[in-house]
Amino acid sequence: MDQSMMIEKVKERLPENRYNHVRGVVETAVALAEKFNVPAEKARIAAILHDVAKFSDREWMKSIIISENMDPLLLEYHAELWHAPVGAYVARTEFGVEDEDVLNAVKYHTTGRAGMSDLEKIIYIADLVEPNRKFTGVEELRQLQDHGLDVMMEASIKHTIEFLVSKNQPVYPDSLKCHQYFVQQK
Ligand code: DGI
Ligand code: FE
Ligand code: FE
Ligand code: FE
Repeated sequence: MDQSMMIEKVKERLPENRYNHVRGVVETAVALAEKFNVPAEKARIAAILHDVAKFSDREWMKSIIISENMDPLLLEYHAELWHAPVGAYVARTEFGVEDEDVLNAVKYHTTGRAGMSDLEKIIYIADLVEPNRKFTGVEELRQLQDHGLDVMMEASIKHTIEFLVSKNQPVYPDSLKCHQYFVQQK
């Protein structure tokens, strides 16, 4: 499927503000890809599709997690996490995406994981810092660009974990393992 068709189909599935977020993630992800020598077309496709399942039916997502043998632990955590792995499934089955790195960038965009590829990091970071995001500290995260992708990713996952802990929300193990991976590398 060509990219303009992908964008049209994503637009149909999302409310306007979420679609604007997707456009912001595309812009930020492509800029990061160019800066860090990752193929910009992969970043663009992953960004277009990263939230494709954000408004999918919960029971349907649950059935896909089970039938596709995804991590059963997902079902014990907040349903907000489900749109990422289910989005990768939709990208493959409805949008014809075959590139494993693109599919993993969608799959892990919410939690991160240990040993992320550069494309996965770019989508995770772009999702957090795209121009429509306004939270306290977002500008500091944006400015870490000049310190490299790993510094940005470590600060981003740390921000998410600290946010979740401050709200007494459970943190999914992949997020903790993602952070631990950067800490142990030093
Ligand atoms: O889909 P978006 O809103 O663009 O952003 P996202 O997919 O990164 O995150 C969706 C939500 O998931 C957000 O409210 C934060 C939450 N989240 C991220 N990591 C974890 C998490 N929630 C839990 N419970 N555990 C996590 O590790
Ligand atoms: Fe998301
Ligand atoms: Fe995110
Ligand atoms: Fe998003």
